Amino acid sequence: MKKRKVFVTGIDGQDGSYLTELLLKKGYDVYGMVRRVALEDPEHHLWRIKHLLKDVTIYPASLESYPSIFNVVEKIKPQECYHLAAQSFVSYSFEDEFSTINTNINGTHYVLSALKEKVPQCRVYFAASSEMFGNAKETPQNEFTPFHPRSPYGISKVAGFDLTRNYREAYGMFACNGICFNHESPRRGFEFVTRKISYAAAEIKMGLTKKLHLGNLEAKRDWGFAGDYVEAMWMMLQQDKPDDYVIATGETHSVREFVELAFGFAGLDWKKHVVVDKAFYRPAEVHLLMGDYSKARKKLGWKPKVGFRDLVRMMVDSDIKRIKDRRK
Ligand code: F7E
Repeated sequence: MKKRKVFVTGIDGQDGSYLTELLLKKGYDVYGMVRRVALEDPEHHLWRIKHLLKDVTIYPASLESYPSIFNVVEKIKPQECYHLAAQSFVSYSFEDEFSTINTNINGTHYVLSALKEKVPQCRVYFAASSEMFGNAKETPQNEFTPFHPRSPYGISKVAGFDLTRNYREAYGMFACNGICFNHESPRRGFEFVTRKISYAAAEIKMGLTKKLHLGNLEAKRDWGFAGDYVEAMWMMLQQDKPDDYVIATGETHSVREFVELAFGFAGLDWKKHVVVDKAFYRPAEVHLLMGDYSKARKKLGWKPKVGFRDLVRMMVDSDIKRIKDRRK
């Protein structure tokens, strides 16, 4: 039987790497797109998928260029597409509003449009985000909770969500939005708060540094494990009908709790090391996120497997090991 072809944008990111492992296991022919600069410096940019490179095909393309995406779609003619690529760091979106909004909104529009032109039957997943809820009107947040984004990033994701839904409604495409709440792992980028904390705890334990500067410790997030969330993405595209789903754990914890636990696992007293630094506060904060994933549970049969404590432990253990391995 011919293998199904799948196209993953952002294949080199945290979610792209876990999703690719899952898709390869399921027997797909996996194609990814990355920026040309990533191909020129794979050690630096492709570390998360280094172990997968021999099994996938990578094309250079950019979210800023419609022709580059169109050409890749035309070459692959995928049956499924997971659009994960974006400027995804909320803090940075305040510093560079224009490029975040241009890249994220146009990039999504280009992917959808290219698929519609070349392979309208292709099933497509868009990585929407709990950041769309922003100053949320209710807790927990579900698929009906109104959006009130609080950052250029959140605004760009609302537009991407609307574009995806509209390609479904206007052109009959099998297009789904995954409203994923924060999802973390040992492959998380170092700029996000969980990885910043787990890595600092490991460095302090190993005597490499003494202090960790953080912003708002009271912000609360619904943190899950990225490996669980990519399963939900895949499940969405295997349904009879396209739809939108909240993917979350249903629990919320503050940054302070994450710090306490992470430092505890490293055998450290966080109060001796953490410095609250206004430089890391955001112009507009999202104070409280907690997702209601009952629709995904009922319709997809999905539920998170890794809980908060295990996630924190996994990240700290992995960073300690990483530092130890480097010393060998
Ligand atoms: O911040 C607070 C910060 O940058 C979490 C992205 O994947 O999830 C992520 O967005 C919280 C915020 O993630 C620091 O103010 C305190 O309240 O880890 P983060 P995020 O902004 O929630 C959503 C679902 C996405 O879609 C995004 O792409 O932590 N915080 N001190 C800090 N945050 C950072 N980064 N650094 C600090 O020092």
